Amino acid sequence: MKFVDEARIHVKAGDGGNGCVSFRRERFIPRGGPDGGDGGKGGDVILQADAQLSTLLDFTYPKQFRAQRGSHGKGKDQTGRNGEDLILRIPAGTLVRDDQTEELLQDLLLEGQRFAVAEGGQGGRGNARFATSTLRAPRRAEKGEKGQERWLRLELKLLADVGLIGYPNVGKSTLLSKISSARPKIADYPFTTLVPNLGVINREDHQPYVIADIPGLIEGASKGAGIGLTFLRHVERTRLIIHLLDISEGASRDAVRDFHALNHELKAYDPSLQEKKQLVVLNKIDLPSVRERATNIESQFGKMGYRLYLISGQTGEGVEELVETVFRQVDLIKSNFS
Ligand SMILES: Nc1nc2c(ncn2[C@@H]2O[C@H](COP(=O)(O)OP(=O)(O)OP(=O)(O)O)[C@@H](O)[C@H]2O)c(=O)[nH]1
Ligand SMILES: [Mg+2]
Repeated sequence: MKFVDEARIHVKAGDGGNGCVSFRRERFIPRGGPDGGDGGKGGDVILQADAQLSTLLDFTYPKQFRAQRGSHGKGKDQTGRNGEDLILRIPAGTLVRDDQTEELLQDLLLEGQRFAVAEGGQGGRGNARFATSTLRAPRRAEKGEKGQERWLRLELKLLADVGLIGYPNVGKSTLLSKISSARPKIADYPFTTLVPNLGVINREDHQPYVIADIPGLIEGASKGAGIGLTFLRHVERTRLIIHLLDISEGASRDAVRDFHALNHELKAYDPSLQEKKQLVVLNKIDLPSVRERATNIESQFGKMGYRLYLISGQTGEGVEELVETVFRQVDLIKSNFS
């Protein structure tokens, strides 16, 4: 499925139906009174959060969404039918903004949560409503109200519990495929993954957690370098970050420097991101050249107050322990916030 996390759409609610001008015509009643019915109300446009969806792809084309108009009133006091509401399903976690004012209208977080973005017009009153004791035969009826319309901007922020970050090629997708049912593309070159991948980590007796592989983070990402900038927003809603490091390229690669450099990007994007708990993980420990340097790197992180997890996403070494820690930490963070 293609991943799209932003969309601009136009919504128009249904117009109200017009009221009707009509007079009763029946045998033996020579001058029947007014019997023009009211118009029906136009349908609303409603957004509804759906936790099964994870892309705004359906809103890239078409961009225009209209609810049904109300029917016009008819003679014999018949009220027009109300227009049907148009319900648009959007992924849970979508921010809804007014495109012009940029005002945040709603943050649709919960499954099934609804928000009316454009209200249908009221139906106009038929001439039957205008009859009075002095005006027995009104020839007046109202037109239906116009339905509201507006441009909206939809912005999806993935609702993942855990974010997986690290430079390109460090093995994020490999780890994701090891610990979840996701099957992302894996290859020996940077920028293999072009959009965030979601996976679900399951353990017996525990609710599943969603993990997002956030690709494209490099130095300067927060200022637009590479493809990572738009994905940084998906880090915002995670509760825990797995920060993956890789020194397999050789001595030129400095894990501590890499760690600081990416954290700098997170901070530059949004200072509150640095408060998120991170698990620091050295990957590719199956390679002798990596293992040789691991103890030294471990002690460097130790001095900074971080425990360093040593894993191989490929062979699975250390992965189960990491997953256990992830569950423990997310549980802890959740219980502190709820
Ligand atoms: N030896 C070894 N190689 C690994 C390990 N994990 C990943 N690799 C290899 O490293 C390369 C990159 O792996 P990916 O999982 O695609 O890395 P990524 O971080 O998702 O990369 P991008 O999507 O490009 O950002 C692939 O050739 C993997 O086979 C590991 O634990 N040990
Ligand atoms: Mg990848």
